[in-house]
Amino acid sequence: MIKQIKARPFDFTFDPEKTALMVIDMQRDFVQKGGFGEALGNDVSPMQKAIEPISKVLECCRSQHMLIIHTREGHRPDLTDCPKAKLTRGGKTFIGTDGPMGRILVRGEYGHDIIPELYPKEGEVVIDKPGKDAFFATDLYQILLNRGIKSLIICGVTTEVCVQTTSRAANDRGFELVIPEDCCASYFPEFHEAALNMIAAQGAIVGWVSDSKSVISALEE
Ligand code: TIU
Repeated sequence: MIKQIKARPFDFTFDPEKTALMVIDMQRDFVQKGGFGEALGNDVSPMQKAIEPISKVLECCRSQHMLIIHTREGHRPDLTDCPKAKLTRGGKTFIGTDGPMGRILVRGEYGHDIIPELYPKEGEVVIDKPGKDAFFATDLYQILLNRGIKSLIICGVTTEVCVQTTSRAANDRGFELVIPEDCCASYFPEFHEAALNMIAAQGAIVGWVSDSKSVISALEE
């Protein structure tokens, strides 16, 4: 059944059977103290407020038996998949160094994993990605095609980095997407606002912006 979510710049029309929920990079490394986000000089407190709304959308999408995709940004332990430009960004090296949650942004480490509140359930897809764009060097596109997915509900962090980059990449591949604004967060509130405005501007040039309550009420209708 075709449904509509109240959104800007206008309502988002979608078929729940052809829609996936994407939860981007809700890893300790970005959300908790002692991870990559903090190593970059950020205050991680703005991340916390996205957890509960995401959890509600996630539970709703689970109850609707939708395809759920979680992503994690990170690198191989030998860092062979980490470009030098990323490794030495700003003249400093954080990725691969030891932190209180293990080696920063390295797969298999405690800090790299998804926070317990949003931990994937069996049968949900987890995409390990080396970049900001979840399609880059991953099998995400193939998975979405195989499952007949046309629309995406995109949550996660950070709004202007991995959420926005992945949204643009999804849009260019022909997916329609909606971002519940309370289900993402940035270390910079002004970037959060600006990124969402950029997405919805120009008649939804990248996608639609809504909120968790509107997404849930449309799905439960
Ligand atoms: N630094 C920052 O805002 N974000 C990232 O590095 N990755 C993600 O957004 N996941």
